[in-house]
This record gives sequence, structure tokens and C-alpha cells, in this order.
Amino acid sequence: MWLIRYFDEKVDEMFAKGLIHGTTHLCVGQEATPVAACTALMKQDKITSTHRGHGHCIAKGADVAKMMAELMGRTTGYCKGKGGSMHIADLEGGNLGANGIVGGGLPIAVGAALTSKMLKENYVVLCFFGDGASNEGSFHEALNMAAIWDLPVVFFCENNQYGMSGSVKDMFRIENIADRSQAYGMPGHVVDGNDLQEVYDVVQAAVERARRGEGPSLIEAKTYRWKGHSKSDGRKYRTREEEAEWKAKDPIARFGQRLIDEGLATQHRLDELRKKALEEVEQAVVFAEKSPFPTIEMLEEDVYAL
Ligand SMILES: Cc1ncc(C[n+]2csc(CCOP(=O)(O)OP(=O)(O)O)c2C)c(N)n1
Repeated sequence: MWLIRYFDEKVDEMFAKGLIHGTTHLCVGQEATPVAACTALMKQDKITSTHRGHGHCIAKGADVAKMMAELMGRTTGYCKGKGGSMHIADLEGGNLGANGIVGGGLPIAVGAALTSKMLKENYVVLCFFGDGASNEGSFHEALNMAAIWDLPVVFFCENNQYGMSGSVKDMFRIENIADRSQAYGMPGHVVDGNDLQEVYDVVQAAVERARRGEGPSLIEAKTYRWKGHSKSDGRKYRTREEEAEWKAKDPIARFGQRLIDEGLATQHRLDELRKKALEEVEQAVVFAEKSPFPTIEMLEEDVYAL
């Protein structure tokens, strides 16, 4: 969780200094959801991600140096510096890709799960998406298709309370997005997205169910993004008091305290891990800075048209 937080805070800082271009969406405050969900997966399992995907990538095992290089437009990045923040894929690590199209990962997850079932590969696909994405047509088509074919997919909604500037309070007439599972005949669960253990327990049960061939589940994790939607967001659509309330529920501090209370870690050990994460991010920047930019000749390499 520290690695995700420090990575995104560094990206924020570098963006402000003009060292990273394009756009980026930070998941600071939402670290428990990707870490818990990906911990419940096995190496061969796959994920699909979103535009807010740095945490998903890191939790599925991506190399932060290659991620930083991608964001800084260097050839050593995951897409040789030509994709940026929203197009990081790590096929070897089972990450089928971040996605700039809201709701775009849902059909990809269903296709991958269908492949797993037809080829008897026994991997599960965990599909990350946001509350806003659950109002896209692709969400409804994907859930229905996964349900009728009993596909091994776990639909995981990170409800961070906002889609750009639209609050879930204004965008839904239902209390829980997970209630939509009923319309498609699959189990639905609501969890505290800032409680790592709670998210892990629910995702693990859904993953096991999928692996047994019993079909998909829909999980909604209630969480919050501390930063704005993207760049140049003055956060005028919400109050500083609301932000403070959620910051008091910091998933990293909560989990750290739990480990200490249960005698599983000391403050000293947690500080060591925190320092290690910070160093890894600093080293990632050094690696990226030393890497070359793509040349004009590389522009059309790796471009496909079907
Ligand atoms: C199909 C599509 N429509 C609109 C957009 C513009 N857009 C980018 S992010 C976003 C909000 C998505 O909200 P949510 O799914 O809740 O994810 P969050 O940003 O909250 O993590 C929108 C509308 C887009 N990229 N793709």
C-alpha cells in the first residue's frame, strides 16, 4: 500500500513540475482495494484495469521503474513510452491493461474469462471498474453474459463516491451498486473498501467460487479518492470537511494499527517497510530519467490495425 501511495504522490509532484505530460488519475486513499483484491488472486489469474490504474498495476506485481518510465515517456516503459498512465499493460504479470474508456475493461474481462473456460485454463479474471462505469451499457452487457455462461470473473467496483465531478448521491437511485447483481442472478457484496482484511475475505471467497466453475460475483468496495479526478480539478463539487472525514479512515494507517494491535508487526518494522517503498519510488525516477525517449522512427512501431 505504501508503494502505491508513494508512487502516486511522486507522480503528482512530477506532474506539477512539468516532468510528466499527458494526463493521470491518482488513487491516493484507495490503496486497500487493489492490494486486497490482488492478494486474493494467484499468479496465473488476470485483471482488467481502469484509467485510475496505477494501484492495480502495482498490486498485480508490476515493476514501478517500468511504470515510471512509461509515465515519463521513455522507451524502457511498459509501452515503450508511447502509452502513458492510462495504457499500461503487463501481460506476463496477468494485467490485461489500464483503459482510458470508462467501462472498457468489463467486456475485456468477460472475453478473457470465456477464454479461460473454453480452453480449461482455470484462471480467474478480476475486473476493476468505478461507480461511474457501472452506469455504462458495457457493465450491464458484461454482467449478463458472464452470468448466463457461468464465467470465472469477479466484478469489482471501486466506489470512490465520484465519477469526475458527479457524486454517487446524484447519479444513482439505489443505495448500493452491488444490488445490481440481483438483476443478473449473481451474488452481490458491499464491503468497506478502506478495510484491507474485509476486502480480502470477500474477494477470496468470490475468486474461489469462480474457480470452482460457479460463475461471477459483483463486489462493491466503498472508498474515496483523496485527490481530484485528474489534473486541474479544484474539487469544488465536494467539501474539505468530507475529505477530512475520509482521510481519518486512511486504509494504510488502519491496517498498520491492526497489525500492531494483533502483535503481528512493530512500528519499527512498519517504518522500515515504508522507507523501502519510498526508496523504490525514488530509484524508479532515477531509472526513468536515465532512459532514452523514443525516436520519431519508433512512432509507428507496435501499431496495429485490424
Ligand atoms: C466512455 C467514456 N465516457 C466518458 C469518459 C470521460 N471520463 C473519464 S473518467 C470519467 C469518470 C469515471 O468515473 P468512475 O468510473 O467512477 O471512476 P473514477 O474516476 O471515480 O475512478 C469520465 C466520465 C471516458 N473516458 N470514457
